[in-house]
Amino acid sequence: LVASLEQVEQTYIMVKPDGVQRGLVGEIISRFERKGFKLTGLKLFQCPKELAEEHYKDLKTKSFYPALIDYITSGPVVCMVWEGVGVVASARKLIGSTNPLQAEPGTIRGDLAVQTGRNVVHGSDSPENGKRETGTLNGTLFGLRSLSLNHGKKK
Ligand code: FUP
Repeated sequence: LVASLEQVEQTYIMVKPDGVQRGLVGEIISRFERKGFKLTGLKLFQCPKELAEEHYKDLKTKSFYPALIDYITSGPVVCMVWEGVGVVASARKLIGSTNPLQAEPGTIRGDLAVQTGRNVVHGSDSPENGKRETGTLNGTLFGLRSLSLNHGKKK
């Protein structure tokens, strides 16, 4: 009865280029699997600059924004959709604080990272952003389908 009142959510989880390069993809997937969430989408993806800018558009005015865009486009990322009741907030807890030095031991960033600018993984911060960001995976984010899936050729 309680479960039926709770909303099944989707969150967009992305292993960032440093996580892929360091061979942490399996470790990160494993933590979400062991928690009990359901993996409903996954792809290895070289993020085009335009899509990175769209993904991080809320941070456009920040001083670290150019470095963030360079970082996220510096190599392949692993894009995933994870589904479950309360998955958005729970995934944020599993991931830990933005600054890995402040992230608790036991969290992904707390165990595996040191720098904010190399914090190995992204997770949506709200169910609304979960919906928006999973568009990165199915290729519908802001009409960038042709860019991301057809190598820039217009359909
Ligand atoms: P988070 O939701 O924990 O990924 O954090 P934010 O959305 O606030 O930040 C997104 C990304 O911007 C971080 F993962 C890393 C980068 N960032 C910096 O490089 N410096 C900062 O001071 C804050 C964020």
